Amino acid sequence: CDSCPDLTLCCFLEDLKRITQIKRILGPLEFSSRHAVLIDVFTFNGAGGIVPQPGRDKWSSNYVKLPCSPSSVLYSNSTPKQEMRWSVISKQLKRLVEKKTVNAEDVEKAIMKYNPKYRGQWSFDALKEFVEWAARKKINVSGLFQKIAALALKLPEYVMKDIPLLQRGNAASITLSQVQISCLLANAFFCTFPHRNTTISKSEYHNYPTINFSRLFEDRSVRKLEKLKAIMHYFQVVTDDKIQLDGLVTFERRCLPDTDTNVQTWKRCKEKMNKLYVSSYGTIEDEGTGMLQVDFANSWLGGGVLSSGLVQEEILFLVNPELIVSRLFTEKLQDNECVVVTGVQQFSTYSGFGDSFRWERPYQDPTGRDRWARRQRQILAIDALNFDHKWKQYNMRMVARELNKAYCGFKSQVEEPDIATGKWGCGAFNGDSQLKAVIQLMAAARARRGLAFFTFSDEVLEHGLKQTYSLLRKKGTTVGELFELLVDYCAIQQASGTFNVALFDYIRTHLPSSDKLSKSLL
Ligand code: AR6
Repeated sequence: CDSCPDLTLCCFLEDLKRITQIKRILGPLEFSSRHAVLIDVFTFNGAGGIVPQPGRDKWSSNYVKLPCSPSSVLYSNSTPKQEMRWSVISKQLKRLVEKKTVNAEDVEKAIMKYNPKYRGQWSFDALKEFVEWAARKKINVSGLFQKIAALALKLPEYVMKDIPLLQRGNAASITLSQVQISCLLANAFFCTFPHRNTTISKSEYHNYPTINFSRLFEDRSVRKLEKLKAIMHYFQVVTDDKIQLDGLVTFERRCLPDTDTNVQTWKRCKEKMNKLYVSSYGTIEDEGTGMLQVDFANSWLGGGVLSSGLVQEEILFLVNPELIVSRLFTEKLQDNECVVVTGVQQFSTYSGFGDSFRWERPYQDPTGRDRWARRQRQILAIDALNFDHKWKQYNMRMVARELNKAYCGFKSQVEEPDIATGKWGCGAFNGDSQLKAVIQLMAAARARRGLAFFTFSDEVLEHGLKQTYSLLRKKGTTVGELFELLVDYCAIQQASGTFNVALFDYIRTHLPSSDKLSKSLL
């Protein structure tokens, strides 16, 4: 009750549903016009294992342009004739495989042979620093470079079927094997993907994240070294003959229809607050394991993972490097879109955050698999708005955008686990953590799913959220009522000019008292 504010109606972590508790039985793996499967489903469903699906190369704007495509040609200034891109690449990579030892300079030379336009522009200083570190640790990097080159060379064998692009406005999925992902990432390491080195406007892939690793290799820094430790560890595992990668991963782009994003739908929403667990202890990926884990994403998935960014999303991509392949085919997310990834494997553990991030050690992932051989790990990428000025968020157009973005990710058609989240949009993107917490509560309530909220050591937020949530529950506040309250709150914030009215205080003092309150106290 109001006079005993410490009484919390929050649930325990054990009360929330994990993926392993889902009763829904997954049907056999099937492809459709909205679901591209890059492995042979008949062999897979018949327990024959994972083999690549044969197919034809499609060199078109709706598909990933692969470096091994017969249509991919290379123009060079030194020779007047054009050459097949893959023949130049494979010549270079085979040379590395056959060499006695391979150092960072050899890798650089090979890469620059088929990226001649960038000679003098790309630097490999960070890669060189990694090699120096590895030499001190007695790691055989030369052998590792050779194995990655050998893996990249397998592309025509491993990926035969065309990979559709997950384009904006199109809800669609791609399922591929961990081996296929490793091969695509080996190609990204050797910067083989055509048309992907520039993101200037009007370039073919300007609306896609970068995928070639060139920027990861440039500029020595502690950040780059730690990132490379994580990525190179991944390659060490996936190229190890003794380890069998036998799973699949699904990348699904979801889009919310206009009928769902309409403000009136929020105003009319009668759902009440669903289950909430809040803690300043724990992380989304550890304590929230088995729930739908929120990736505090960039609209270009992965954000700065291949350059210098190193906050929640980049760290997530570094310890689960299979996520990086999403950058190959996922167009920039629009306001009503999100991506759900099912099945990635965690390869590393880490400590720290930002500049203090450190790659710690290999991780043996114990996560079980579903019927499609996917790890029972679901990651939801939703990109919050990036507020250059904090005051801009106290505006119902922005609030509605964030509500819809969160709802797009939280909405489920079938039985799905509860959601593990936290201060989404409140670090690099400058959001107000109280406002964002309430927005996520509302989206989860509308989606009828429980939330585990990890405040990442923020005890003030933990306490305030517990109190506010308990009050909302006691008063039986609906999503629609809360929406109206936010309309008034934004108006007050704008009118104040100082934007320092705390939302939790505002809710406490302005929540209409209802007779439901007295009923709940009886
Ligand atoms: N579990 C729970 N909370 C966490 C965790 C974790 N593992 N890691 C961080 N936090 P931020 P944003 C808390 O800044 O503001 C990337 O570059 C921590 O308090 O990563 O949405 C993306 O690519 C942190 O301050 O998310 C985007 O470009 C807060 O969550 C951009 O950052 C917010 O984390 C997104 O920025």
